Amino acid sequence: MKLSNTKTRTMIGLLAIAAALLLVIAGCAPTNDNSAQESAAPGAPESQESAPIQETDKTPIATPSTAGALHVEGTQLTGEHGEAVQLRGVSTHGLSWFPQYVNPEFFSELRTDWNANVVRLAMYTAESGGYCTDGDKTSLKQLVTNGVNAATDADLYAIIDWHILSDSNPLQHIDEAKVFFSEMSATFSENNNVIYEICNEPNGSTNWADIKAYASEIIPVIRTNSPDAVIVVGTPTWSQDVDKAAADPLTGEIGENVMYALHFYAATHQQDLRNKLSLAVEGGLPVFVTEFGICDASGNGRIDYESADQWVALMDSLNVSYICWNLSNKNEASALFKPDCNKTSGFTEDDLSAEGVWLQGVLSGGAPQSAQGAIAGANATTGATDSQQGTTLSADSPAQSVEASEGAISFTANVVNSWEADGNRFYQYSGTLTNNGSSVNGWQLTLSLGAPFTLTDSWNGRFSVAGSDLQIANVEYNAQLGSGASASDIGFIICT
Ligand code: IDC
Repeated sequence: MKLSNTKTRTMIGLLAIAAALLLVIAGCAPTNDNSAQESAAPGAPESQESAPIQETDKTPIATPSTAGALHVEGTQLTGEHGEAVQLRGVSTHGLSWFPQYVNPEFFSELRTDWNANVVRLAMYTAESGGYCTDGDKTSLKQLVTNGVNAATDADLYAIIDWHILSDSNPLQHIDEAKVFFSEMSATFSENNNVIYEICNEPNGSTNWADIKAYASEIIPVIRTNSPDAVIVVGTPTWSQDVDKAAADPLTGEIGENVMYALHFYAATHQQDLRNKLSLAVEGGLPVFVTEFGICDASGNGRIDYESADQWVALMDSLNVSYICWNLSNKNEASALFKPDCNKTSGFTEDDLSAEGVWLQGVLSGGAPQSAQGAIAGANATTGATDSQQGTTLSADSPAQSVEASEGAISFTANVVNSWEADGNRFYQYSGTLTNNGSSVNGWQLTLSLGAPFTLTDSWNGRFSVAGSDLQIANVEYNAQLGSGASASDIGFIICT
Protein backbone atom coordinates (compact mmCIF):
# COMPACT_ATOMS: atom_id res chain seq x y z
CA MET A 1 0.00 0.00 0.00
CA LYS A 2 1.29 3.42 -0.88
CA LEU A 3 -0.07 6.39 0.91
CA SER A 4 0.09 9.71 -0.84
CA ASN A 5 -1.77 11.70 1.70
CA THR A 6 0.46 13.72 3.91
CA LYS A 7 -2.29 15.49 5.77
CA THR A 8 -3.54 12.32 7.36
CA ARG A 9 -0.04 11.54 8.64
CA THR A 10 -0.11 14.64 10.81
CA MET A 11 -3.12 13.21 12.54
CA ILE A 12 -1.05 10.43 14.05
CA GLY A 13 0.34 12.96 16.50
CA LEU A 14 -3.13 13.42 17.82
CA LEU A 15 -3.40 9.81 18.87
CA ALA A 16 -2.26 10.46 22.41
CA ILE A 17 -4.98 13.07 22.86
CA ALA A 18 -7.42 10.74 21.20
CA ALA A 19 -6.52 7.91 23.56
CA ALA A 20 -7.12 10.18 26.53
CA LEU A 21 -10.42 11.32 25.12
CA LEU A 22 -11.40 7.73 24.57
CA LEU A 23 -11.66 7.27 28.30
CA VAL A 24 -14.36 9.87 28.59
CA ILE A 25 -16.19 9.87 25.28
CA ALA A 26 -17.94 6.90 23.77
CA GLY A 27 -16.72 7.46 20.22
CA CYS A 28 -19.49 8.17 17.74
CA ALA A 29 -21.92 8.52 20.55
CA PRO A 30 -25.08 6.51 20.28
CA THR A 31 -28.05 8.65 19.37
CA ASN A 32 -30.68 6.99 21.46
CA ASP A 33 -31.13 5.57 24.90
CA ASN A 34 -31.14 1.95 23.85
CA SER A 35 -27.82 2.02 22.12
CA ALA A 36 -26.36 4.13 24.90
CA GLN A 37 -27.23 1.35 27.28
CA GLU A 38 -25.74 -1.16 24.93
CA SER A 39 -22.44 0.60 24.66
CA ALA A 40 -22.15 0.62 28.43
CA ALA A 41 -23.26 -2.99 28.81
CA PRO A 42 -20.64 -5.41 30.06
CA GLY A 43 -19.57 -8.10 27.65
CA ALA A 44 -20.35 -6.07 24.52
CA PRO A 45 -19.09 -7.83 21.39
CA GLU A 46 -15.39 -7.48 20.74
CA SER A 47 -15.54 -8.26 17.05
CA GLN A 48 -15.86 -5.74 14.26
CA GLU A 49 -19.16 -7.28 13.22
CA SER A 50 -21.86 -4.72 12.73
CA ALA A 51 -24.43 -4.75 15.51
CA PRO A 52 -27.76 -6.42 14.92
CA ILE A 53 -30.65 -4.16 14.07
CA GLN A 54 -32.37 -3.16 17.28
CA GLU A 55 -35.78 -1.69 17.69
CA THR A 56 -35.24 1.69 19.32
CA ASP A 57 -38.72 3.10 19.77
CA LYS A 58 -40.61 1.10 22.34
CA THR A 59 -43.88 2.93 21.74
CA PRO A 60 -46.34 0.07 21.23
CA ILE A 61 -47.57 -0.19 17.68
CA ALA A 62 -50.70 -1.82 16.37
CA THR A 63 -50.33 -5.50 15.51
CA PRO A 64 -52.88 -8.23 14.85
CA SER A 65 -52.65 -9.33 18.48
CA THR A 66 -53.41 -5.83 19.79
CA ALA A 67 -55.51 -4.12 17.10
CA GLY A 68 -57.13 -7.24 15.63
CA ALA A 69 -59.06 -7.12 12.38
CA LEU A 70 -58.79 -3.70 10.77
CA HIS A 71 -61.51 -1.68 9.13
CA VAL A 72 -61.81 1.72 7.49
CA GLU A 73 -63.54 4.62 9.21
CA GLY A 74 -63.66 7.79 7.14
CA THR A 75 -60.13 8.16 5.85
CA GLN A 76 -58.59 6.20 8.71
CA LEU A 77 -57.47 2.61 9.05
CA THR A 78 -58.87 1.58 12.41
CA GLY A 79 -58.34 -1.24 14.91
CA GLU A 80 -61.04 -3.40 16.44
CA HIS A 81 -61.38 -1.11 19.46
CA GLY A 82 -61.91 1.90 17.24
CA GLU A 83 -58.35 3.16 17.58
CA ALA A 84 -56.55 4.81 14.64
CA VAL A 85 -53.93 2.48 13.18
CA GLN A 86 -50.93 3.28 11.02
CA LEU A 87 -49.19 0.40 9.27
CA ARG A 88 -45.52 0.80 8.33
CA GLY A 89 -43.40 -1.89 6.81
CA VAL A 90 -41.77 -3.45 3.79
CA SER A 91 -42.73 -5.02 0.50
CA THR A 92 -41.14 -8.08 -0.98
CA HIS A 93 -39.71 -7.79 -4.47
CA GLY A 94 -41.38 -10.20 -6.90
CA LEU A 95 -42.06 -13.25 -4.75
CA SER A 96 -40.87 -15.65 -7.42
CA TRP A 97 -37.65 -13.67 -7.96
CA PHE A 98 -36.61 -13.32 -4.33
CA PRO A 99 -38.53 -15.98 -2.39
CA GLN A 100 -35.75 -16.40 0.17
CA TYR A 101 -36.83 -13.39 2.24
CA VAL A 102 -40.17 -15.03 2.99
CA ASN A 103 -39.09 -16.96 6.06
CA PRO A 104 -40.34 -17.07 9.66
CA GLU A 105 -37.07 -15.91 11.25
CA PHE A 106 -36.85 -12.78 9.16
CA PHE A 107 -40.54 -11.90 9.42
CA SER A 108 -40.26 -12.21 13.18
CA GLU A 109 -37.25 -9.84 13.11
CA LEU A 110 -39.25 -7.41 10.98
CA ARG A 111 -41.73 -7.18 13.84
CA THR A 112 -39.42 -7.14 16.82
CA ASP A 113 -36.19 -5.56 15.54
CA TRP A 114 -37.30 -3.42 12.59
CA ASN A 115 -40.46 -2.24 14.34
CA ALA A 116 -42.59 -3.01 11.26
CA ASN A 117 -46.20 -4.11 11.58
CA VAL A 118 -46.95 -5.01 7.96
CA VAL A 119 -45.36 -6.92 5.12
CA ARG A 120 -46.58 -6.79 1.53
CA LEU A 121 -46.35 -9.93 -0.59
CA ALA A 122 -45.88 -8.78 -4.20
CA MET A 123 -46.86 -11.37 -6.77
CA TYR A 124 -46.17 -10.15 -10.29
CA THR A 125 -48.87 -11.14 -12.75
CA ALA A 126 -47.09 -10.61 -16.06
CA GLU A 127 -43.34 -10.01 -15.70
CA SER A 128 -41.13 -13.07 -16.14
CA GLY A 129 -42.47 -15.89 -14.01
CA GLY A 130 -45.72 -13.92 -13.68
CA TYR A 131 -48.87 -15.61 -12.41
CA CYS A 132 -50.83 -14.94 -15.61
CA THR A 133 -47.96 -15.53 -18.04
CA ASP A 134 -45.26 -18.15 -17.61
CA GLY A 135 -45.32 -18.54 -13.82
CA ASP A 136 -46.24 -21.71 -11.97
CA LYS A 137 -49.58 -20.87 -10.34
CA THR A 138 -49.37 -23.55 -7.69
CA SER A 139 -45.95 -22.60 -6.45
CA LEU A 140 -46.76 -18.88 -6.56
CA LYS A 141 -49.86 -19.46 -4.44
CA GLN A 142 -47.76 -21.55 -2.07
CA LEU A 143 -45.30 -18.65 -1.72
CA VAL A 144 -48.12 -16.24 -0.93
CA THR A 145 -49.55 -18.73 1.58
CA ASN A 146 -46.16 -19.24 3.23
CA GLY A 147 -45.79 -15.47 3.41
CA VAL A 148 -49.16 -14.94 5.08
CA ASN A 149 -48.48 -17.78 7.52
CA ALA A 150 -45.05 -16.39 8.42
CA ALA A 151 -46.59 -12.93 8.88
CA THR A 152 -49.33 -14.38 11.08
CA ASP A 153 -46.80 -16.20 13.27
CA ALA A 154 -44.77 -12.99 13.51
CA ASP A 155 -47.81 -10.89 14.51
CA LEU A 156 -47.67 -8.81 11.32
CA TYR A 157 -50.40 -7.69 8.99
CA ALA A 158 -49.94 -9.10 5.47
CA ILE A 159 -50.97 -7.61 2.14
CA ILE A 160 -51.60 -9.94 -0.77
CA ASP A 161 -50.62 -7.82 -3.78
CA TRP A 162 -51.82 -8.71 -7.30
CA HIS A 163 -48.82 -6.97 -8.85
CA ILE A 164 -49.93 -5.82 -12.28
CA LEU A 165 -47.35 -3.67 -14.06
CA SER A 166 -46.56 -4.41 -17.72
CA ASP A 167 -50.13 -5.76 -17.97
CA SER A 168 -51.30 -2.22 -17.48
CA ASN A 169 -55.06 -2.77 -17.31
CA PRO A 170 -56.39 -5.03 -14.54
CA LEU A 171 -59.30 -6.04 -16.76
CA GLN A 172 -56.76 -7.91 -18.91
CA HIS A 173 -56.48 -10.80 -16.44
CA ILE A 174 -59.72 -10.36 -14.52
CA ASP A 175 -60.71 -14.03 -14.84
CA GLU A 176 -57.48 -15.26 -13.28
CA ALA A 177 -57.78 -12.53 -10.63
CA LYS A 178 -61.23 -13.77 -9.64
CA VAL A 179 -60.05 -17.34 -9.21
CA PHE A 180 -56.94 -16.23 -7.31
CA PHE A 181 -58.76 -13.92 -4.89
CA SER A 182 -61.54 -16.43 -4.38
CA GLU A 183 -59.03 -19.08 -3.32
CA MET A 184 -56.95 -16.73 -1.17
CA SER A 185 -59.91 -15.21 0.64
CA ALA A 186 -61.23 -18.72 1.36
CA THR A 187 -57.84 -19.91 2.63
CA PHE A 188 -57.50 -16.88 4.93
CA SER A 189 -61.14 -16.37 5.87
CA GLU A 190 -60.30 -16.96 9.54
CA ASN A 191 -57.26 -14.63 9.57
CA ASN A 192 -57.60 -11.19 11.11
CA ASN A 193 -54.38 -9.90 9.52
CA VAL A 194 -54.85 -10.16 5.74
CA ILE A 195 -55.41 -7.17 3.46
CA TYR A 196 -56.08 -7.62 -0.26
CA GLU A 197 -54.49 -5.27 -2.82
CA ILE A 198 -56.30 -6.08 -6.02
CA CYS A 199 -54.23 -4.24 -8.65
CA ASN A 200 -50.79 -2.81 -7.94
CA GLU A 201 -50.36 -0.11 -10.59
CA PRO A 202 -52.79 0.37 -13.44
CA ASN A 203 -51.05 2.45 -16.09
CA GLY A 204 -50.97 3.39 -19.76
CA SER A 205 -54.42 4.10 -21.15
CA THR A 206 -56.19 2.46 -18.20
CA ASN A 207 -58.65 4.93 -16.75
CA TRP A 208 -60.47 5.10 -13.44
CA ALA A 209 -63.66 3.71 -14.98
CA ASP A 210 -61.77 0.54 -16.00
CA ILE A 211 -60.43 0.14 -12.48
CA LYS A 212 -63.86 0.69 -10.94
CA ALA A 213 -65.33 -1.93 -13.25
CA TYR A 214 -62.61 -4.38 -12.22
CA ALA A 215 -62.94 -3.57 -8.50
CA SER A 216 -66.71 -3.96 -8.66
CA GLU A 217 -66.24 -7.57 -9.76
CA ILE A 218 -63.27 -8.57 -7.58
CA ILE A 219 -64.41 -7.04 -4.28
CA PRO A 220 -67.58 -9.18 -4.04
CA VAL A 221 -65.49 -12.30 -4.76
CA ILE A 222 -63.29 -11.53 -1.74
CA ARG A 223 -66.26 -10.52 0.42
CA THR A 224 -67.96 -13.87 -0.18
CA ASN A 225 -65.28 -15.55 1.94
CA SER A 226 -63.78 -12.70 3.96
CA PRO A 227 -66.65 -10.25 4.37
CA ASP A 228 -64.79 -7.80 6.57
CA ALA A 229 -61.32 -7.67 5.04
CA VAL A 230 -59.78 -4.33 4.07
CA ILE A 231 -59.23 -4.10 0.32
CA VAL A 232 -56.85 -1.69 -1.44
CA VAL A 233 -57.60 -0.52 -4.97
CA GLY A 234 -54.89 0.84 -7.28
CA THR A 235 -55.38 4.12 -9.09
CA PRO A 236 -54.50 5.28 -12.65
CA THR A 237 -50.97 6.33 -13.69
CA TRP A 238 -49.06 3.77 -11.62
CA SER A 239 -51.25 4.45 -8.59
CA GLN A 240 -50.70 8.17 -8.51
CA ASP A 241 -54.12 9.51 -9.52
CA VAL A 242 -55.84 9.41 -6.15
CA ASP A 243 -57.56 12.61 -7.28
CA LYS A 244 -59.52 10.57 -9.84
CA ALA A 245 -60.61 8.14 -7.13
CA ALA A 246 -61.45 10.99 -4.74
CA ALA A 247 -63.70 12.57 -7.36
CA ASP A 248 -65.56 9.33 -7.97
CA PRO A 249 -64.96 6.73 -5.25
CA LEU A 250 -66.52 3.28 -5.07
CA THR A 251 -69.89 3.57 -3.39
CA GLY A 252 -72.40 1.45 -1.50
CA GLU A 253 -71.37 -1.89 -0.02
CA ILE A 254 -68.56 -2.27 -2.50
CA GLY A 255 -66.97 0.95 -1.27
CA GLU A 256 -66.92 -0.13 2.38
CA ASN A 257 -63.62 -1.07 3.97
CA VAL A 258 -61.83 0.02 0.83
CA MET A 259 -58.68 2.13 0.59
CA TYR A 260 -57.04 3.63 -2.47
CA ALA A 261 -53.37 3.23 -3.35
CA LEU A 262 -50.91 6.02 -3.84
CA HIS A 263 -47.34 5.07 -4.81
CA PHE A 264 -44.33 7.36 -4.96
CA TYR A 265 -40.58 7.27 -5.60
CA ALA A 266 -39.15 10.22 -3.73
CA ALA A 267 -36.53 11.34 -6.28
CA THR A 268 -39.14 11.44 -9.06
CA HIS A 269 -42.35 12.36 -7.27
CA GLN A 270 -42.20 15.60 -5.41
CA GLN A 271 -44.47 18.34 -4.11
CA ASP A 272 -47.15 17.93 -6.83
CA LEU A 273 -47.84 14.37 -5.79
CA ARG A 274 -47.59 15.23 -2.11
CA ASN A 275 -50.27 17.84 -2.73
CA LYS A 276 -52.44 15.19 -4.39
CA LEU A 277 -52.12 13.02 -1.30
CA SER A 278 -53.05 15.85 1.07
CA LEU A 279 -55.99 16.95 -1.05
CA ALA A 280 -57.32 13.42 -1.44
CA VAL A 281 -57.19 12.68 2.29
CA GLU A 282 -58.57 16.10 3.22
CA GLY A 283 -61.34 15.44 0.69
CA GLY A 284 -62.28 12.23 2.53
CA LEU A 285 -60.48 9.50 0.58
CA PRO A 286 -58.85 6.72 2.62
CA VAL A 287 -55.38 6.39 1.08
CA PHE A 288 -52.77 3.68 1.68
CA VAL A 289 -49.21 4.12 0.36
CA THR A 290 -48.73 0.43 -0.35
CA GLU A 291 -45.44 1.04 -2.19
CA PHE A 292 -42.78 3.72 -2.17
CA GLY A 293 -39.06 4.08 -2.73
CA ILE A 294 -36.69 6.92 -1.99
CA CYS A 295 -34.80 6.71 -5.30
CA ASP A 296 -36.28 7.39 -8.73
CA ALA A 297 -39.27 5.63 -10.28
CA SER A 298 -37.07 3.10 -12.07
CA GLY A 299 -36.33 1.64 -8.65
CA ASN A 300 -32.76 2.78 -9.07
CA GLY A 301 -30.72 5.98 -9.40
CA ARG A 302 -30.23 8.80 -6.98
CA ILE A 303 -31.70 8.74 -3.50
CA ASP A 304 -33.48 11.95 -2.56
CA TYR A 305 -33.37 12.06 1.23
CA GLU A 306 -34.90 15.50 1.46
CA SER A 307 -37.96 14.53 -0.55
CA ALA A 308 -38.17 11.19 1.29
CA ASP A 309 -38.24 12.94 4.65
CA GLN A 310 -40.92 15.33 3.43
CA TRP A 311 -43.01 12.34 2.33
CA VAL A 312 -42.59 10.62 5.68
CA ALA A 313 -43.45 13.79 7.58
CA LEU A 314 -46.60 14.24 5.48
CA MET A 315 -47.72 10.61 5.76
CA ASP A 316 -47.12 10.63 9.51
CA SER A 317 -49.04 13.87 9.90
CA LEU A 318 -52.01 12.38 8.00
CA ASN A 319 -51.60 9.01 9.77
CA VAL A 320 -51.35 7.38 6.35
CA SER A 321 -49.85 3.88 6.26
CA TYR A 322 -46.75 3.20 4.15
CA ILE A 323 -44.71 0.31 2.80
CA CYS A 324 -41.20 0.48 1.37
CA TRP A 325 -40.08 -1.33 -1.82
CA ASN A 326 -38.16 -3.85 -1.78
CA LEU A 327 -36.82 -6.89 0.07
CA SER A 328 -33.96 -7.96 -2.14
CA ASN A 329 -30.21 -7.71 -2.62
CA LYS A 330 -30.63 -6.78 -6.27
CA ASN A 331 -28.09 -4.22 -7.43
CA GLU A 332 -30.59 -1.34 -7.47
CA ALA A 333 -31.12 1.59 -5.14
CA SER A 334 -34.57 0.42 -3.99
CA ALA A 335 -33.25 -2.92 -2.74
CA LEU A 336 -33.02 -2.87 1.04
CA PHE A 337 -29.95 -5.12 1.22
CA LYS A 338 -26.51 -4.67 -0.24
CA PRO A 339 -25.80 -6.76 -3.34
CA ASP A 340 -23.13 -8.82 -1.61
CA CYS A 341 -25.35 -9.65 1.36
CA ASN A 342 -26.65 -13.17 0.99
CA LYS A 343 -28.27 -13.47 4.38
CA THR A 344 -31.99 -14.11 4.62
CA SER A 345 -32.36 -13.15 8.30
CA GLY A 346 -30.26 -11.78 11.13
CA PHE A 347 -29.29 -8.65 9.24
CA THR A 348 -26.96 -6.06 10.73
CA GLU A 349 -26.66 -2.43 9.70
CA ASP A 350 -23.71 -3.37 7.53
CA ASP A 351 -25.98 -5.55 5.41
CA LEU A 352 -28.37 -2.72 4.58
CA SER A 353 -28.30 -0.55 1.48
CA ALA A 354 -28.57 3.22 1.83
CA GLU A 355 -32.36 2.91 1.51
CA GLY A 356 -32.28 0.10 4.07
CA VAL A 357 -30.38 2.24 6.56
CA TRP A 358 -32.77 5.12 6.00
CA LEU A 359 -35.85 2.91 6.39
CA GLN A 360 -34.53 1.29 9.51
CA GLY A 361 -34.03 4.76 10.96
CA VAL A 362 -37.57 5.78 10.08
CA LEU A 363 -39.20 2.62 11.41
CA SER A 364 -37.17 2.40 14.59
CA GLY A 365 -37.28 6.09 15.38
CA GLY A 366 -40.98 6.41 14.89
CA ALA A 367 -40.54 9.97 13.66
CA PRO A 368 -39.17 11.36 10.43
CA GLN A 369 -35.46 12.01 10.51
CA SER A 370 -33.15 13.84 8.20
CA ALA A 371 -31.03 11.64 5.98
CA GLN A 372 -27.96 12.39 7.97
CA GLY A 373 -29.66 11.83 11.28
CA ALA A 374 -31.03 8.57 9.93
CA ILE A 375 -27.61 7.37 8.88
CA ALA A 376 -26.09 8.32 12.18
CA GLY A 377 -29.00 6.94 14.17
CA ALA A 378 -29.22 3.67 12.30
CA ASN A 379 -25.55 3.05 12.84
CA ALA A 380 -25.45 4.10 16.42
CA THR A 381 -25.08 0.58 17.76
CA THR A 382 -22.25 -0.08 15.32
CA GLY A 383 -20.51 2.97 16.64
CA ALA A 384 -20.99 1.80 20.18
CA THR A 385 -19.40 -1.55 19.46
CA ASP A 386 -16.49 -0.09 17.63
CA SER A 387 -15.82 2.51 20.24
CA GLN A 388 -15.39 -0.21 22.84
CA GLN A 389 -12.57 -1.56 20.76
CA GLY A 390 -10.89 1.79 20.79
CA THR A 391 -11.12 2.34 17.04
CA THR A 392 -12.29 5.85 17.37
CA LEU A 393 -11.67 9.50 17.85
CA SER A 394 -9.64 12.17 16.35
CA ALA A 395 -10.28 15.79 17.03
CA ASP A 396 -8.94 16.68 13.59
CA SER A 397 -10.71 16.39 10.24
CA PRO A 398 -9.67 13.52 8.04
CA ALA A 399 -8.23 14.31 4.60
CA GLN A 400 -10.53 15.54 1.87
CA SER A 401 -8.81 13.21 -0.57
CA VAL A 402 -7.23 9.82 0.12
CA GLU A 403 -5.37 7.44 -2.18
CA ALA A 404 -3.97 3.94 -2.06
CA SER A 405 -2.58 1.41 -4.48
CA GLU A 406 -1.80 -2.28 -4.52
CA GLY A 407 0.14 -3.56 -7.51
CA ALA A 408 -1.44 -2.08 -10.62
CA ILE A 409 -4.68 -1.25 -8.79
CA SER A 410 -5.10 2.32 -7.61
CA PHE A 411 -7.89 3.94 -5.67
CA THR A 412 -8.74 7.58 -4.99
CA ALA A 413 -11.63 8.78 -2.84
CA ASN A 414 -12.85 12.26 -1.96
CA VAL A 415 -15.13 13.58 0.74
CA VAL A 416 -18.45 14.25 -1.00
CA ASN A 417 -20.46 15.11 2.09
CA SER A 418 -19.90 15.73 5.76
CA TRP A 419 -22.19 16.61 8.61
CA GLU A 420 -22.54 16.87 12.35
CA ALA A 421 -24.96 14.63 14.21
CA ASP A 422 -25.28 14.22 17.95
CA GLY A 423 -21.94 15.83 18.56
CA ASN A 424 -20.08 13.66 16.06
CA ARG A 425 -18.67 14.56 12.69
CA PHE A 426 -19.45 12.23 9.78
CA TYR A 427 -17.54 12.15 6.47
CA GLN A 428 -18.85 10.46 3.34
CA TYR A 429 -16.22 9.40 0.81
CA SER A 430 -16.80 8.27 -2.74
CA GLY A 431 -13.99 6.81 -4.79
CA THR A 432 -12.95 5.19 -8.03
CA LEU A 433 -10.68 2.21 -8.41
CA THR A 434 -8.63 1.80 -11.58
CA ASN A 435 -6.80 -1.21 -12.93
CA ASN A 436 -3.62 0.06 -14.61
CA GLY A 437 -2.31 -3.44 -15.36
CA SER A 438 -3.66 -6.54 -17.08
CA SER A 439 -7.10 -7.99 -16.35
CA VAL A 440 -7.85 -9.05 -12.78
CA ASN A 441 -10.57 -11.09 -11.16
CA GLY A 442 -10.69 -9.79 -7.61
CA TRP A 443 -8.77 -7.08 -5.82
CA GLN A 444 -8.11 -5.63 -2.41
CA LEU A 445 -6.16 -2.77 -0.94
CA THR A 446 -5.63 -0.92 2.29
CA LEU A 447 -6.35 2.71 2.77
CA SER A 448 -4.78 4.47 5.71
CA LEU A 449 -6.81 7.25 7.22
CA GLY A 450 -3.99 8.17 9.56
CA ALA A 451 -5.98 7.98 12.77
CA PRO A 452 -8.58 5.67 14.26
CA PHE A 453 -12.16 6.16 13.14
CA THR A 454 -15.50 4.39 13.15
CA LEU A 455 -16.90 3.02 9.91
CA THR A 456 -20.66 3.62 9.87
CA ASP A 457 -21.62 2.67 6.33
CA SER A 458 -20.08 1.40 3.12
CA TRP A 459 -21.11 0.21 -0.33
CA ASN A 460 -19.84 -1.43 -3.51
CA GLY A 461 -17.00 -3.17 -1.67
CA ARG A 462 -16.26 -5.37 1.33
CA PHE A 463 -14.85 -3.20 4.07
CA SER A 464 -13.07 -3.94 7.31
CA VAL A 465 -11.33 -1.72 9.81
CA ALA A 466 -7.94 -2.41 11.35
CA GLY A 467 -6.78 0.41 13.59
CA SER A 468 -6.51 3.46 11.38
CA ASP A 469 -6.59 1.38 8.18
CA LEU A 470 -9.59 0.65 6.03
CA GLN A 471 -9.32 -2.55 4.02
CA ILE A 472 -11.40 -2.65 0.88
CA ALA A 473 -11.98 -5.71 -1.32
CA ASN A 474 -14.13 -6.35 -4.36
CA VAL A 475 -17.71 -7.54 -4.28
CA GLU A 476 -18.92 -10.04 -6.87
CA TYR A 477 -20.07 -7.52 -9.45
CA ASN A 478 -16.89 -5.40 -9.51
CA ALA A 479 -14.33 -8.20 -9.15
CA GLN A 480 -13.50 -8.45 -12.84
CA LEU A 481 -11.66 -5.45 -14.19
CA GLY A 482 -10.12 -5.47 -17.63
CA SER A 483 -6.94 -3.61 -18.40
CA GLY A 484 -7.55 0.12 -17.88
CA ALA A 485 -11.06 -0.47 -16.50
CA SER A 486 -12.36 1.19 -13.38
CA ALA A 487 -15.03 0.64 -10.73
CA SER A 488 -16.76 3.76 -9.48
CA ASP A 489 -18.90 4.78 -6.50
CA ILE A 490 -17.01 2.72 -4.00
CA GLY A 491 -18.05 4.60 -0.93
CA PHE A 492 -17.98 4.71 2.83
CA ILE A 493 -18.93 6.89 5.75
CA ILE A 494 -16.69 7.36 8.75
CA CYS A 495 -17.21 9.11 11.99
CA THR A 496 -14.50 10.81 14.00
C1 IDC B 1 -39.18 -2.92 -10.31
C2 IDC B 1 -38.07 -3.65 -9.60
C3 IDC B 1 -37.06 -4.11 -10.62
C4 IDC B 1 -37.78 -4.97 -11.66
C5 IDC B 1 -38.92 -4.20 -12.27
C6 IDC B 1 -39.73 -5.07 -13.22
O1 IDC B 1 -37.48 -2.80 -8.64
O2 IDC B 1 -36.04 -4.87 -10.01
O3 IDC B 1 -36.87 -5.35 -12.66
O4 IDC B 1 -39.79 -3.74 -11.26
O5 IDC B 1 -40.41 -4.32 -14.13
C7 IDC B 1 -43.08 0.24 -9.41
C8 IDC B 1 -43.54 -1.16 -9.44
C9 IDC B 1 -42.43 -2.12 -9.08
C10 IDC B 1 -41.10 -1.66 -9.66
C11 IDC B 1 -40.74 -0.33 -9.01
C12 IDC B 1 -39.40 0.23 -9.48
O6 IDC B 1 -44.67 -1.40 -8.63
O7 IDC B 1 -42.76 -3.40 -9.59
O8 IDC B 1 -40.13 -2.61 -9.32
N1 IDC B 1 -41.81 0.63 -9.28
O9 IDC B 1 -39.41 0.48 -10.84
N2 IDC B 1 -43.83 1.31 -9.54
C13 IDC B 1 -43.03 2.41 -9.54
C14 IDC B 1 -41.72 1.98 -9.36
